[in-house]
Amino acid sequence: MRASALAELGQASDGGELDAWRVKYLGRKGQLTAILRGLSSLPVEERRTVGAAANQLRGALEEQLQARTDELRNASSPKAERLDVTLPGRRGNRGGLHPVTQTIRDITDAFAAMGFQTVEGPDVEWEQYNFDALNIPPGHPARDMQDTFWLDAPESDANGSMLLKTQTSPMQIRMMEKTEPPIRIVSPGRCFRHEATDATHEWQFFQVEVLAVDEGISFADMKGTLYEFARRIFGPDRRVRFRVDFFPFVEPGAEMAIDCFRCGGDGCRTCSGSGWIEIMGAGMVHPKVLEGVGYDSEKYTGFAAGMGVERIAMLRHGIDDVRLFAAGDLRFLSQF
Ligand code: 2NL
Repeated sequence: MRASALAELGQASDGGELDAWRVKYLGRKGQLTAILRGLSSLPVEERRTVGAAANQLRGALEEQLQARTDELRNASSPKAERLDVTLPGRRGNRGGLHPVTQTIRDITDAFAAMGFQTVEGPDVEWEQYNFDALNIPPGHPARDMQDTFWLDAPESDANGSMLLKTQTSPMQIRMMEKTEPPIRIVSPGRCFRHEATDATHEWQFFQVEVLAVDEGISFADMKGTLYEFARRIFGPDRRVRFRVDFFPFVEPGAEMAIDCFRCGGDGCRTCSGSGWIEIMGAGMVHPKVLEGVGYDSEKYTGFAAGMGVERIAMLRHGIDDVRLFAAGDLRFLSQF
């Protein structure tokens, strides 16, 4: 009976067949039950051996039934079918630096290679540091052009009211106030302006400014430093062009352009057909700015320059809308 029962159990392939098997051997009218029931009709000396053997067999059959039931259940589970341990693992998402952050680091690295230290200042500034110290007194037209977000500060003090900085120059004023020349700093930071947005204007953006102050700093030092910077960022073949421009905090002032890296100067969409791309403003620090931080403008001179980070990033990557940078869309960001 043991041999045939185990052989049949091995053939059972679903719940119904298992149940029929159980009834056949272990049920109330089953074969094994019949033997156990018939024990009383056996001679006394056989009763013990047959009884022990029958009980042992019942235990074994119940155990095998459970084992076969588990086996069939596992084999038909969808989980078991889908688990393929030989498949390669799924790669997790990897973070990365924002394209503006990458560009800031490239810019500050280029200046660091020429001895400039990176300094960052607060976003909330005093009117004094953002405007007055930069030769932009109340009523100056530059205040209108750089209108910003003013804070409802409880009171204004000798430094005026508080605002969100419109340029990164305030930190450079702070550095000059607390250190004597030589100064070689580069200052990246978030800037704000009250501005209607379009493809080239945002109400918040990033700027990097450069400042060198020392005895004997000349316009030639400025040109050489910025030329080297342009080649490090836009390639070793770049040529540069300086033209007169005006900023209240420098005299003389200039704008710097590079020859178009896309068309080589013939004129294309990137350079608006001119062959040149303006990338920053620059100039010799205005004597009033130097005197304002307590420097002797007869002894010290300096140059400064400022550039918009998004503009640089847009040029390098061919991005056509500045609003993409702050939109938080991973389809855009994950490309960099
Ligand atoms: C622009 C022009 C410029 C400066 C920034 C500067 C800073 C100090 C003193 C003097 Cl503390 N100048 N910065 C000078 C010339 C131009 O930026 O169009 N930037 C996007």
